[in-house]
Amino acid sequence: MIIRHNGLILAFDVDWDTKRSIVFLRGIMDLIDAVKVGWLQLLNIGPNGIKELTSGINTYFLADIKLGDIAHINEYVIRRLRDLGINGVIMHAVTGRENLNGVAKLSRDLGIDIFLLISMSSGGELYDLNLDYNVKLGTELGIAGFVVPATKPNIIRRVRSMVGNNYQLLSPGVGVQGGKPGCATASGADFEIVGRSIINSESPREVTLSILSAIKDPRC
Ligand code: O7M
Repeated sequence: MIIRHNGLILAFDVDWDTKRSIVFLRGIMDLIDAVKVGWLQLLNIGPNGIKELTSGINTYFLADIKLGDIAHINEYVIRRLRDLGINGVIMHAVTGRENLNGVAKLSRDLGIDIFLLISMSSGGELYDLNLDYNVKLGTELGIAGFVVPATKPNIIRRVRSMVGNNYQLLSPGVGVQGGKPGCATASGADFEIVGRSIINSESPREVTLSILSAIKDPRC
């Protein structure tokens, strides 16, 4: 479970080296509840670099590789990510129950949270056609929560109404993709996930603070 102080997760989509990454993160760590890393880190600083980040910064690290393979590969990846200091992992729902059952149990045993992707901030029409099925699947698997798009507030509301308060809803698509800051949490998400609006800004701390004010006092 991600502890909610501010309601904001940084999508840390950068190809920077670990030194630059750590300096940047230290500048805004008090404002964000988790750091989402993924392919950009894997392909640039690699697993050892990710381990340096997770050792150097004291926060919740979410790995977003949108994992979606057969069971034994999924399970291998989860174990490796755990060794790198990762706390939560985003997985595709689309691979279905047989590929997710074992990994959900393994993750609980290892203390890793699984967040299931069940709708996408752009496209994702096959997901949206099967929304209720995938939400039900996630609740039966015993995962930590779901990824729901800030660009589709009706889906956030629908998923929240289905799962109650027992699951965390993480919402990407805020800022560059069109979601207005504060409106995904106002629709029922626990966290907004923001990347480029913060990372590419000249003053990331100020932008982050303005997103936090919108989360506290949404105008949607
Ligand atoms: O704020 P952005 O647009 O720069 O970044 C959005 C991040 O959220 C980026 O890291 C995407 O990989 C991720 N994301 C989406 O943008 N849309 C989705 O439907 C799902 C995700 C995702 O899984 O994030 C958890």
